[in-house]
Amino acid sequence: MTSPTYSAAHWGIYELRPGAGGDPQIAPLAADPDPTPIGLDQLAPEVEALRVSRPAVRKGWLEGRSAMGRGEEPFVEVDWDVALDLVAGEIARIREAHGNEAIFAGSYGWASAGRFHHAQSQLHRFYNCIGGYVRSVDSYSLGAGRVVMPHIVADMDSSNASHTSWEVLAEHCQLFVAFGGVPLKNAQVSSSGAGRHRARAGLESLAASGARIVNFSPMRGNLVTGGTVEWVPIRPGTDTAVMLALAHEVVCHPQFDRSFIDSHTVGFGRFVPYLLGEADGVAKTPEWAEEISTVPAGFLRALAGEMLAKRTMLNAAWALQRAAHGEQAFWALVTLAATLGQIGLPGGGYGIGYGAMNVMGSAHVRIPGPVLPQGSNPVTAFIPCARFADMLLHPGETFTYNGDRHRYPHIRLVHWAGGNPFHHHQDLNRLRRAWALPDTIVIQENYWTSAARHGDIVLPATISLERDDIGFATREGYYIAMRKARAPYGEARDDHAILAGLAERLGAHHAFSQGRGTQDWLRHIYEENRARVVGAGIELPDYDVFRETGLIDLSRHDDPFVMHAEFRRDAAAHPLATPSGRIEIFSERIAGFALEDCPGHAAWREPFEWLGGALAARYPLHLISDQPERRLHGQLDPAPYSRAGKVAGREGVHVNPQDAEARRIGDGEIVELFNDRGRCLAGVIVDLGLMRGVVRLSTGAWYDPDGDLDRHGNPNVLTLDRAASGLSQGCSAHTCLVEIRKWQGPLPPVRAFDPPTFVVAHPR
Ligand SMILES: Nc1nc2c(c(=O)[nH]1)N[C@H]1C(S)=C(S)[C@@H](COP(=O)(O)OP(=O)(O)OC[C@H]3O[C@@H](n4cnc5c(=O)[nH]c(N)nc54)[C@H](O)[C@@H]3O)O[C@H]1N2
Ligand SMILES: Nc1nc2c(c(=O)[nH]1)N[C@H]1C(S)=C(S)[C@@H](COP(=O)(O)OP(=O)(O)OC[C@H]3O[C@@H](n4cnc5c(=O)[nH]c(N)nc54)[C@H](O)[C@@H]3O)O[C@H]1N2
Ligand SMILES: [Mo]
Repeated sequence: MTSPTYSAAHWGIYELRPGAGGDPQIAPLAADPDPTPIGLDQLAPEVEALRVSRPAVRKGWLEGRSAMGRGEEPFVEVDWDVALDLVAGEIARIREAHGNEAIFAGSYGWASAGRFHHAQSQLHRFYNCIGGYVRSVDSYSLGAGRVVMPHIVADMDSSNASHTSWEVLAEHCQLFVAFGGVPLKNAQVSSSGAGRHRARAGLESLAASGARIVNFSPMRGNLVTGGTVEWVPIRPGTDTAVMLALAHEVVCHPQFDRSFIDSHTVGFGRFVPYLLGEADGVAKTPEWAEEISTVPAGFLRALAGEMLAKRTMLNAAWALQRAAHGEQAFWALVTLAATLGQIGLPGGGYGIGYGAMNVMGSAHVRIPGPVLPQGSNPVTAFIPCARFADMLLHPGETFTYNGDRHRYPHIRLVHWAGGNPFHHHQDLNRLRRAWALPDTIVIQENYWTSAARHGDIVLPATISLERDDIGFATREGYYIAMRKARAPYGEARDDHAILAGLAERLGAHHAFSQGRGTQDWLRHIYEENRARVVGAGIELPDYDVFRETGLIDLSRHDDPFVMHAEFRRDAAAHPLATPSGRIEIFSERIAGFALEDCPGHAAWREPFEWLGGALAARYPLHLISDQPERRLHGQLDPAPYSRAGKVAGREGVHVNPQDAEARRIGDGEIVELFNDRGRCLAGVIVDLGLMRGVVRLSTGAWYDPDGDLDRHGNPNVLTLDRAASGLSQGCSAHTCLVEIRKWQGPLPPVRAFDPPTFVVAHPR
């Protein structure tokens, strides 16, 4: 066999060999023990059929700059020069009239792997060269977690990269207690590129070691080890109550030893009165938690005792904080782990998101990778990313964030590259009302996604397989010389080239490019990184050898890791980056923010919507809109692999047999999910692995609106667009009640994968 070239994607590293018709054959990396099929479909004809091939402008915008008709009107294809002149002209007009604070280029999204052609980095660099833009902070992934965790233990980036390795868990962990499982479907990816997929083997070796494995979860299937897993159904949104009850039992147990609390934490004394009920008259006992969560009190009591007796690792899925008061679940987890006193011991302590991505539990060396310098942004206005619709709907209004008060800017121009708000945002009917407000919306996309269809000016971007790049992701163990493997589709251009064209029109070409072409940039950011990692004892070959080699395997530097081991050994010499240098069971700083929805210690707060609340009488099913197994968000939804998971062409909704029976719906039938915010169709999958009262409709079916109805099965027409709390303003997608019923009328066809209509323009 010929030796391959390589490409990196969020799903893994792929080996490319010459194929038919100028396209490469794509195969998984031979060294990957558990590759995912997702990326093999990147060039499938069904996917290619949706490429944006030429720049396109919405008819009403082209003819009269009209903001009306987004998402409904046809497009007019234009030449690149026309499109770039239009965008540059609009940027210039808006800067002149309203300043750079009127431009939103926060542009949240995963884009594609590759350190140079990272769409957001390119976009931010471009705007920084012309006076700045309104940015977004945090992520939809970890909106609440990113804000709360630095106050109490560690920032999320360092936490993600320093989880105790799978090898150590298999050797030392005796009891693994998960909240929300360790979903192998999610561990298929790592942002910027997964390397060897290791989570499955990690779980298998943990099970083989004889560890007891317990999973608190509304569904069974998110923790599979090949051995025994005890599934404990829990009402969604109530994990904090269960964690508090476990902490209550630990603290009241005769074996409780508070030496770790005394030496490595602060604020225990201010938390205990709440835990014991001295502060509010409600002791956080297992009986109290059973009432809230439906988990039997006796089970919790016994488990708490066993946690004290065994080397115990606790794990929380990120989903727990993508919810109302999401901060509390992470804080309660760390608090519970602190009461057990095993943080920093091999196989003990806590994890935040084993399974959420491939990186968690990696033993590969932790070094920084190559980056495109983004410059600095003179505009100070920003939003927490999930407040996007709020910002458009409420310009000038204030919001709180991490203890400060800020004001929403008034946005006239939205420019997106590498993300899909019509995938990621909640309450899409509300988003559409907000989306109608700006003067102009520019979208750089590979495909005719719902975001592209809702744009005014759509600029076709190349995909990773059409450009040279450098692949690298934290602790994934490889540098990859990504090799251009085919010509660009249609007239697609690299995001860098698109923005260079705009920079030129705005007199910022040199500032943007610094006189470098793409190849010069690749060499530059690689060599800069090569010099930087020498300090970590990593010797990389020079750029030319790197490109020739294709793949640099760092696994000989592997070093199994124990999270917080140094801090445990000597807290004075290795303090945490919290205000006290210790774990903050009570945070003076957060308490000082005086927020009712986020007090100074982990606390149970009723979610906005939940099965224990009043709204459940009208909408008695909790909707879990989790990450999809067969794609990454909306990416590659048109692919055969994703479509094979659908039910009669629509996304599958998992329903417990009793809930299905009560509504007289069966496998394969089309139902309507609805609440006060919207409606969507989906195909029923009756599923014994789901607790009663919970339905599961994964995200990522391309949004296909017909009025307030989505025809394809996108859960974000149903989810709530409300901040997790006034601390973080994080996304709370997992807090959502719905009802379902059999669809009675004629079935509207799914149009999500039909390309838009193109017409010829009639300029006035
Ligand atoms: N209900 C609900 N909603 C959720 C979640 C949930 O759990 N429940 N999860 C949330 C989370 S955690 C996340 S991270 C978000 C994900 O939301 P997004 O990251 O916005 O979703 P993607 O579909 O990955 O969008 C990336 C887009 O970038 C495009 N793209 C890829 N490569 C390039 C490139 O090189 N150039 C350009 N110009 N474009 C490119 C792709 O075609 C794709 O359309 O969704 C959030 N939404
Ligand atoms: N294949 C694939 N993998 C992905 C992604 C993808 O789109 N596709 N997206 C990636 C991204 S951007 C992110 S941020 C991560 C996200 O990782 P997570 O946020 O962990 O992912 P989810 O799939 O939303 O949820 C994980 C599990 O939590 C459970 N769960 C939901 N609500 C509750 C609850 O209240 N209590 C308990 N105990 N369990 C609950 C769900 O049943 C689900 O199985 O995944 C990444 N991995
Ligand atoms: Mo995410």
